Amino acid sequence: MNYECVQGDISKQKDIEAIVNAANARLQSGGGVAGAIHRQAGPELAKAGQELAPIEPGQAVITNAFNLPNDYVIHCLGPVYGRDEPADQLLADCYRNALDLTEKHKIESIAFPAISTGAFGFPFEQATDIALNSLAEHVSKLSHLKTIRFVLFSDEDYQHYQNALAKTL
Ligand code: AR6
Repeated sequence: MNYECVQGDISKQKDIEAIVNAANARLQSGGGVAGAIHRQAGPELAKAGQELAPIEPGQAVITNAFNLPNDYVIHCLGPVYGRDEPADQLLADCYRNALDLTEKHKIESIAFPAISTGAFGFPFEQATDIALNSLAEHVSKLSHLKTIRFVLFSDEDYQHYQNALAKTL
């Protein structure tokens, strides 16, 4: 597996087949990642979401990417920290379920944001460890995926991810 880490905007990953949305249960636009993705994708993404919503914490569903420069959006509903339990397990499920969808759709590249670490309040360092460990546990079962990219918004988050990646994967 080729792991990459970049600082930037998840909705601007031109060379990636599937981007992951830090979604809400209704699969509609919102703040942060969901806002950026829905703005770039256009209103059809919310219409596609209506047909699949609501989703549960830990779940992942896939749609077309419409006006985004990608083929697919994989929508993951992370746990709201302090409300959805067990939070660690539900967050790990998001990453595992996203990987399962890449296998099902023969996707070769995926980009993840740091799910649940914004509006949903998950502590960043703990969320990073859960994400990397969940991916590490499941990548060996995949036959299509070649690249996993992490897209971090702030410089501090990017630095933290790079260090954690070097230690874990
Ligand atoms: N690209 C990459 N990362 C980003 C971007 C971006 N454009 N914007 C923010 N981040 P969040 P959540 C970072 O809040 O915690 C929404 O309103 C951000 O700094 O997008 O899963 C939905 O509608 C943080 O580290 O997702 C839901 O209701 C991380 O991405 C709710 O927020 C996740 O922040 C989901 O909350």
